[in-house]
Amino acid sequence: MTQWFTETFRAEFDKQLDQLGRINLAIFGKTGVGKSTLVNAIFGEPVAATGIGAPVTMGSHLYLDKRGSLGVIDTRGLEIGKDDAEILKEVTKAVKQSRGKPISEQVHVAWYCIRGMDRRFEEVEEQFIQTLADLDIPVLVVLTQVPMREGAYHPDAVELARQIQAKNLPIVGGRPFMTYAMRDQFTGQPPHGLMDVLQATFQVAPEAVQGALAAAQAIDLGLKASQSHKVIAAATAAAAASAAIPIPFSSAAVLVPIQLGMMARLAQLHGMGFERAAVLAVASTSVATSAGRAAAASLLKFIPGAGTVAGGVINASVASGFTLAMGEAWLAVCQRAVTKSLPTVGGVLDTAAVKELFERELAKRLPRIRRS
Ligand SMILES: Nc1nc2c(ncn2[C@@H]2O[C@H](COP(=O)(O)OP(=O)(O)OP(=O)(O)O)[C@@H](O)[C@H]2O)c(=O)[nH]1
Ligand SMILES: [Mg+2]
Repeated sequence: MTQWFTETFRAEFDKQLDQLGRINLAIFGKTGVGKSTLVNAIFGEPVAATGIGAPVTMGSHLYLDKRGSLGVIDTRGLEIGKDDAEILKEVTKAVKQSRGKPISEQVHVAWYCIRGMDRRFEEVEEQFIQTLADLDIPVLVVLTQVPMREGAYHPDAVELARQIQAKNLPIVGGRPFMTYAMRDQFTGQPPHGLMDVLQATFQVAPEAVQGALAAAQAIDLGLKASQSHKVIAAATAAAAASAAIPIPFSSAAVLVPIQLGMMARLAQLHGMGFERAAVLAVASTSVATSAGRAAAASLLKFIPGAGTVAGGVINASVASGFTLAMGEAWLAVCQRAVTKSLPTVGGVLDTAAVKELFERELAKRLPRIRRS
């Protein structure tokens, strides 16, 4: 990979990652109810190699686990339902302290988990939820491990949910979410309810960290796509603005940071790190095979047929049309990456086939530009 590409893409990638930020989710509930199982089901198992490291202490029993654009806050060494007063004191202090900090350092949403078959909702749990709500943290009550048969939840869980709902607590949706996070190997009970929890969380999360949530979660590709389309639309508008005064094709370099920034953000929304994104960007566009910065003044040069732009001048509509097409084509590559369905030969990425995929998607949106 040539140095100019690595440097430019790295800079844009880091900038986008910074803007993507982090959603911080506080997870409470008695030990063994299935908090970790739920988190792993929605966000994917933490991979040791990409793990950011040891949890950060937020209080003597409050920990923040950073997993890329997700932060999970939970308690250790204290028991919910027993040490609630102490936990709440720490949570209150941590939330108040984080108020003055950047949005990515704040606590955004809380999940209060109760085992669906527990049959009991205690007074202390109610106080716990109330205190979180008083701190202006949206609280979802999640019933975990709720068995389901022929479309109906287990009656005991339904009864527990009814009791909780009757208390008119300040909780998201006014009622608990019924979930089952992981298939039971013995009974065959499949997971359910995860998408509802994710979507409700997305709805109540501050807009500034919704992208981080879309990036972190692993179950809703539609959410990744809708966030990607926002990014593509913004880049398309920026490209149009930068070419409001038509620019010669040879100096279309102004579009490079816009287009690379867009590609970086889409890669992040699909859970890709820099190395992977760079390899795929190079495979898709051949952008880095060129020798020097001067030759690579524009990504468009690497788009087959782009050189035939009428009169060699890029105006607002050409700039936005190309950026939109690149965004959509790159999104297709990212989607294949996240679903692990990129073309390979002998287990190794088939770069020629990736390029073909990218160009095929590109050609759909640029009917007048002929493929090479
Ligand atoms: N099959 C199945 N097992 C579950 C589910 N949720 C939890 N479990 C099991 O219940 C046990 C406890 O789950 P955890 O996710 O570790 O519970 P936790 O709330 O994180 O517990 P602590 O970290 O100790 O507070 C594990 O053996 C899980 O495999 C589920 O949805 N389906
Ligand atoms: Mg756990």
